Amino acid sequence: DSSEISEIENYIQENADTDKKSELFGIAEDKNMIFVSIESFQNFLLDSKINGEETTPFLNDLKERQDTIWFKNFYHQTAQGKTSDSEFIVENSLYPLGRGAVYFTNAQNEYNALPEILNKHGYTSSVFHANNKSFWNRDVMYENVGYDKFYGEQSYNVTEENSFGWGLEDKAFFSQSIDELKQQEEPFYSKFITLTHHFPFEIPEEKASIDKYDSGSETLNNYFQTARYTDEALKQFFQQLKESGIYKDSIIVLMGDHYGISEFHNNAMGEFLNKEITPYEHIQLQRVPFMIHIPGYENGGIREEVVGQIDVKPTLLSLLGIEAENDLSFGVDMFVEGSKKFTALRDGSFITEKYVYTEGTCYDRETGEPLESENEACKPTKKQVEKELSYSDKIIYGDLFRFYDFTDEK
Ligand code: GP9
Ligand code: MN
Repeated sequence: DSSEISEIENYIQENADTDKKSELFGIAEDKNMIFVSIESFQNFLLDSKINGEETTPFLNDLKERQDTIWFKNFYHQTAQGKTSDSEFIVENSLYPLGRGAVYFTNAQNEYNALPEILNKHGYTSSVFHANNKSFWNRDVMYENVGYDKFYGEQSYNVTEENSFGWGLEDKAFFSQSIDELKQQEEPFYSKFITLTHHFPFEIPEEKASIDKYDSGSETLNNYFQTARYTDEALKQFFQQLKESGIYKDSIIVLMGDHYGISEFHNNAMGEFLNKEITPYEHIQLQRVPFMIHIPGYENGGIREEVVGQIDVKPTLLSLLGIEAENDLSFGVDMFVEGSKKFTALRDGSFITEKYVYTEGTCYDRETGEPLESENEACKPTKKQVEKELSYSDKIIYGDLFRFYDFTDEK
């Protein structure tokens, strides 16, 4: 009820420097925001090579540019809801559930989601994703959180020639989306969800530009070829955005949704990375790309802060110059220095500037060495992580936003 949500509101206010503004506040004011969710993409793909060939030449170049900001310690925080969890976290700055997918279990809740907020500030919003609209219950959830339009499989021309794996291939997906994108009323917020680089990562020989890896895991062997394919699709998409004139009035955000290689492939992963995949390394492997590309910007570069998907919503709102003062988020603006205390994963593991905690062990983040003395160092954060996850669960299970007033005048 309303006393529970007040307690959570107090917790959030005590723990976040919500009133601080970053230097980048408003840098993308009134620009279009194009958000690309890249399927199953982990950071270890970046700068990797297969038989001397870069896996992701486009992203490798992009992440080093001065018109791009790359958060290299950005973690996905998804659980069983996979892509839909990543969408949920980004839209709401809430955690996904420990079991099941919020997109199914609580699609009718009251939310104060990113598209709704943007709509109130004059944006139109849309989603492009060439799969069945009801997959992950998206059609229901999208309507609830305020997307104006959803272009699903039916909006695309899907043929045998232009599809493999889960359906329409990413290159055709982006090409066919551009005309619709041009029709969006500006400024717009449009989310694109790729599909090709998805388990089991199979690609027809003639569409693969690099070799397979060679290990005992067929999944890992395939993983690089579809990653390269999607890297090429992204390169082409940037090109098409430029040709269509959309590019210069937009900022483009790229994010990996979750891991693609599970711990079942630890042996092959260890071989590829040339190190043993300890529980510490497993957590470090949960880093996914997060890049903010701002055409014309010259102060970009690589950021070291430990951040996660939970921080995307407040960060994007800040870039767009939207205050949303009475929003309730567990994440923070990534550009406000010192605002971030920890990044919590759904299973209670967490990462701070100094430590990585998982499976009951506290590790030094720099060295990966387990710390002795009964994990004292991680204890206070562990408590807070548990509290925060349970608060997020309470909001979702109790539909507590029904009792909260998000409007700016209070
Ligand atoms: C399905 C796509 C993949 O539409 O988003 O979903 P996933 O299996 O990654 O959750
Ligand atoms: Mn996914």
